[in-house]
Amino acid sequence: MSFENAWLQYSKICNEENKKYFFRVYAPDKNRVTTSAIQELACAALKIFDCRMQPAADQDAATISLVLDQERNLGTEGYEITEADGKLQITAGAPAGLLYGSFSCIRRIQCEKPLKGFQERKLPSAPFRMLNHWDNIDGSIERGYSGTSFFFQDQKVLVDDRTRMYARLAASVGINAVVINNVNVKGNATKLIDGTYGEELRLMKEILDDYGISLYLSLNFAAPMELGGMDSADPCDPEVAGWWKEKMKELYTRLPGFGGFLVKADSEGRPGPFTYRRTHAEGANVLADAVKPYGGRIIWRCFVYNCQQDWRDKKTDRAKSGYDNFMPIDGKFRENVILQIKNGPMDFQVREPVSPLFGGLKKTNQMLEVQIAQEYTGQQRHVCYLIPMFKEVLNFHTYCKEGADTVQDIVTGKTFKTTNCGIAAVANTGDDENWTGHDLAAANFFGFGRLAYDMDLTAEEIAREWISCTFGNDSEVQEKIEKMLLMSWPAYEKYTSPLGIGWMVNPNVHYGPNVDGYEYDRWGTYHRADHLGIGVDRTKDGTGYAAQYLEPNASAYESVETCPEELLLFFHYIPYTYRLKSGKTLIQHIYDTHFEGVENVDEMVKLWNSLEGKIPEKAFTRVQKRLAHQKMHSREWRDQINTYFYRKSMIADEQGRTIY
Ligand code: GCW
Repeated sequence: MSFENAWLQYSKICNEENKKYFFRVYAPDKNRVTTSAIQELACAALKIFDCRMQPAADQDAATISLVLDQERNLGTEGYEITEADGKLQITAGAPAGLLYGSFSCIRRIQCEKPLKGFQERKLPSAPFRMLNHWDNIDGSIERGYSGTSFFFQDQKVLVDDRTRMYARLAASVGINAVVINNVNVKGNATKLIDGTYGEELRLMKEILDDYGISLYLSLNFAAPMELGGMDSADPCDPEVAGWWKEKMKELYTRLPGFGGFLVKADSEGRPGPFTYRRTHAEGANVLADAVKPYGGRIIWRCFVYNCQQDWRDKKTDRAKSGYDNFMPIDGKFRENVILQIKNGPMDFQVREPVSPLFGGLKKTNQMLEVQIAQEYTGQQRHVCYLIPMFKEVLNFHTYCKEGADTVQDIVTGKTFKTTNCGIAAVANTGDDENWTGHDLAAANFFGFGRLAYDMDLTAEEIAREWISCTFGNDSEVQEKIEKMLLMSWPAYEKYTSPLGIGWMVNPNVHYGPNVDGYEYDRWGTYHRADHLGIGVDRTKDGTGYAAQYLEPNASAYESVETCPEELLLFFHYIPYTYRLKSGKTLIQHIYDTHFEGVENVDEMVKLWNSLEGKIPEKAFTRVQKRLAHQKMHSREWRDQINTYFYRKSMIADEQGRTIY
């Protein structure tokens, strides 16, 4: 097993039936993306079947044909696969579709499913399927848990074999855009938009272009000052606007076809339009106008909040800030601006409600941001398969439009009839041999892409595909790893945060239990536990956050009786003696779930250990070590949380288990 190939292992499979399609390929189109598709098919044929694929003179002579056909309504990224009489045909409206269709055929053989009779027609669910890398120009990665960056090192941009391998992996699951640098743009990273790194970026873009992936950068809103020597970055100052126009002209001359920018402004110390008393629409639009002549886009993040809160102030609520900041300017953004909204109103906790901006915003392009870097979900040392969480978010009903009101409807363009929408994930990769540190964390990278391209897939289907492509088709391996993946997010939630409370982590590193870590801090991430109960009152008597939702969600969250229990403490302050629907008291629920979560981890450890000999040794040991840590660490979580609440409530565990 070559770990850098991740799920593109292309391990030997003896299957004469499938092999017979991989002899002669016909592809009249000579576009670079089509060429990548042919190369990929040839590589798979050779590695899987020992078969050297040859070019065919025409379609009749071919066993597999890649054909462009505008009549089939497949858009620029859809494809159709048809098998007839021992021949495969992949049809698409544009080369990217041929590439995705080719990867689909390859996945099918990796999963040992028959190509005979195979018919598939797919159009991507989300128009934008992006990865956001938080890589710094010194090579470090903010919230990176898989080594250092493969895009940057010591103030340099890296372009090498790994860039191509990365592009193959990303494209194989349907990713079509990547932001390579951190949204916190500082130091030399500000210069990524001028000529300093022009040549390296040109080379990088060429490789990404080969795989139908657009290159994006994060930019520094204060660049007119830091690079241009101006004394202001006021978006409404004509000189500032002129500076941006000039910069973008230069950049697009160097990098024609460049995608655009991702911007974090007025957040956690980053500069932004607020400094000049301008709105975020004014801030985004000055950039949008500058990139418009070149077809560029501005992806503007809604992660804007005041991180200087006072605990005595029970009305100010960080959860409310995204909505408060962006709802008043709905409809004020240019057409080439997309607002990027984190899935929850806080920050990638193991459980949060869906951001009320989804459903709230009606006149602005939107994109969902999730995080596959497991910042708050075990940092790629714990197993935490996040696709089930993303499915829940996508299936959430906002009630903004009858019949087309889920987050999925919004980000796929169904609700507001647009193609300026999609889904982005904060990436979980680094220069570790296996890309993601934890071998099982690669399922999140794979899964995110697959889900973004095809939101009809279930989390189970995606897990099974990933296991087959990575570890093969042994049924025991399949079943056990699938089980581990699917139990992992619920288990993590059980032994960490109860019922939507979040944040009980060590500050800054965001790893390991620390119930009061943020409680006495200024970030506004309180749990408000005392000797009687716990939870944040976000009803109208409290912060008023629940009212940001459309009905019937607002009322459902407002009342303790109708609030979904998994979010109870997010919305309400609840006494420890309160009886949940299960009949258990809240305190007993806290104890029970924490014991259960640890038992789940023990089960995962057993499942993995029983696969010894069936998984390549290096991967087996690597995962085993991390699981041993997870086992120890889940106990630490259980014990700290249970003891904390025991001491606060002085109510003993009904089952008399050890609580320190
Ligand atoms: O979750 C927080 C992280 C920061 C991050 C920020 C953001 C890139 O702790 O590290 O900064 O979110 O999303 O901008």
